[in-house]
Amino acid sequence: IGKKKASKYHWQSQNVKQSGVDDMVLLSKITEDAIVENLKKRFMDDYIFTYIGPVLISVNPFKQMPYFTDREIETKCPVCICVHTYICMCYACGTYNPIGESGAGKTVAAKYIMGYISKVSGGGGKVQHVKDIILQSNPLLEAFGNAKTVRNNNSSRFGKYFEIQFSRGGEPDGGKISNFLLEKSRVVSQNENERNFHIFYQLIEGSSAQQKEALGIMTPDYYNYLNQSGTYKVDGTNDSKEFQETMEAMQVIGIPGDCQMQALHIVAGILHLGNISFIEAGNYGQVESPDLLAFPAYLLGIDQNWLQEKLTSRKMDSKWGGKSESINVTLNQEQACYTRDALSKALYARLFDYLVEAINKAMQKPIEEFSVGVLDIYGFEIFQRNGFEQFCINFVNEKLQQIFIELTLKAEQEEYVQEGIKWTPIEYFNNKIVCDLIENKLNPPGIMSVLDDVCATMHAKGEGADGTLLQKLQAAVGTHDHFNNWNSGFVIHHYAGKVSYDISGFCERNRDVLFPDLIELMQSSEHAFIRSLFPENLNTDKKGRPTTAGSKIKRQANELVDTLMKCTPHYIRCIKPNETKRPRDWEESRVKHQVEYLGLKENIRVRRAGFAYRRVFKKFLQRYSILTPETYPYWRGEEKQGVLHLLRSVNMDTDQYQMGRTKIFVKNPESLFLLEEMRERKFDTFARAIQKAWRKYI
Ligand code: AD9
Ligand code: MG
Repeated sequence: IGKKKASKYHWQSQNVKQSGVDDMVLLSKITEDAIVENLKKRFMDDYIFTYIGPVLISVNPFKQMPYFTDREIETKCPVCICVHTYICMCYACGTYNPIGESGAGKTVAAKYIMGYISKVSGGGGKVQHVKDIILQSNPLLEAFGNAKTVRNNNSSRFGKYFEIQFSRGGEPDGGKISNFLLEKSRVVSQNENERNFHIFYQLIEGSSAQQKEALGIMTPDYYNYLNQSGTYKVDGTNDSKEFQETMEAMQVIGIPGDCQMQALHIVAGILHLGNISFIEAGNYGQVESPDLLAFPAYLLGIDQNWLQEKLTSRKMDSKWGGKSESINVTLNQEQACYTRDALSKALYARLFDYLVEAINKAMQKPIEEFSVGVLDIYGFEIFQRNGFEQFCINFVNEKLQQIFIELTLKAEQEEYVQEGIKWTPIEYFNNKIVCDLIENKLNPPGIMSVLDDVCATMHAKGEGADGTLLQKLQAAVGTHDHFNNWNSGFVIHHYAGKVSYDISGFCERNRDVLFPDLIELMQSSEHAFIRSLFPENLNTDKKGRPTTAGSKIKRQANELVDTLMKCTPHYIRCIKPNETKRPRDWEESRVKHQVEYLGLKENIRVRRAGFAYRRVFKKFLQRYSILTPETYPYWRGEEKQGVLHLLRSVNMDTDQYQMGRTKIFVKNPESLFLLEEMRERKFDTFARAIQKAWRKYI
């Protein structure tokens, strides 16, 4: 993709009809009200995209916009321009991070970026194959990883970081997905007006008569895992059609036919597992209708009696007279239900990981050089009841906000000070304090640390653990400014608002153990595919403190932060204008709240006074040395003077740049595009001269 095109796209974006200001750096008054007013004006005129310098603000229109037709891609779509400019300008590693609350439009924005990259780059052979996979990974992962929630009909219930790798010629020829914490508790229970993951309904609606018979598919109300929430359909979603798309995606990705079939066996198997219920018989849990064991056992390729045994009893190590012995303990009704649900969740989560792995294998590339990463995670969530999942989701959002602050507000200002650039500091709320409250290891230990300690010492049944946790939290962080206790949980003052978490289930969900009995059971499956999902070696994998769900998400979030910090991150900040999901509905106070917590005002202030581009003198000189005879092939004096000489010779306005101690700072990207164009013209002239000389010579 040539650089000239980049500037052309940029200029065209300036020429589209104006509504309000398209870059809020140009606002005459920088207040939250003025920002909301500008966004509203543009939203009502169908302009959903607005810039703050390189940060793109996207307001969810809740209707199809004509932004991504071929013609629009050619001309004015801001997401396109922003991606395009980036790909043209940087030969390194960059990321796009849509950020915003649930239902704000992050996933849609992420798909636009992926679609755009695939549309504008060259094709054929391996490249076309990789592009197909990039595009097809969406319907597949959404089928298994998205669900209807009260806030979003297609809510992402997992996080993903999609790295698209490029060849030296700028074509996508590889990729890698990292996935984060699938909300697997949804497999076994959902709140009112929500649904389980889409794939369950897709399978029921879209499978052929033959498949239905083979998998024992009934109507959704027949299954306990689907009938608790009372919601089966989603407006505007055709589950049957989407099932065909999911299957087609599996095909394109190259998942073998028998594995596809096995995946469906697991989905149906989980539904049937959910229908096994238990009654209490003299303190023991007993399978209520043993005839309901046969079908899930058949689908999962395991022995029906063994399934029954493993759901109602568990092997435990006990010590007698110094000797360690394994004894079989019978479970009560509640524990049996818990065991059944643990098996269903594990099957589903492992199937999901398999799908991600399959996509990765299909896009694998031996050497990774240049990449653009797209991060799309679940947005900040506040429900009526918030549990352990919301706690993890909101923690990840908190971490992302932290990077935004670090890079856009903090580091930026620190650099100006360091370089001696004239600067009036801008105040902002740094949410590091909230991240620390959650993830600190010691002094004081953060919430996750306390949680892990309680889980490490909790009784196998886990009774009373949540209460202990609440007490220990009060002792550890009770006086923290961003923490409060309430009688059945705690409140965190997140950057995006206060959230009350209900403590019940925290310990059990954090501990997230899969008892060896269940692993053993699945390893006995007659289907190699199912066995491959449970590769643990039960004899050697027992040692040490088991990984908890909390520590896993903490590790993943920190790895993600490290990755993003190494790249050049670009942000798409998504705003949800209403809760009704209707077009043209604008709830002023909701938008204002988001504008506030996203820190848009501070962002504009820093940006307005700031500089779009900076480079150490030496690098700048190297890149543009060709522009003057004094600097070519190299400058023989002090570097800073060389840069000044260059800028004066190309007549750059003096208000466009400032010289720091070690770097040059340029205000607008346009000035840079100009330099790039001049440089390219010089190279062309050189090339022509050489060609001419060469022709003469031969
Ligand atoms: V969550 O955190 O995964 O629950 P997202 O990802 O922020 O959330 P999503 O992208 O799924 O939200 O958008 C929600 C819905 O809003 C979509 O299903 C569309 O119906 C609608 N939407 C969002 N962005 C656009 C857009 N640019 N154009 C049209 C949109 N509709
Ligand atoms: Mg999403």
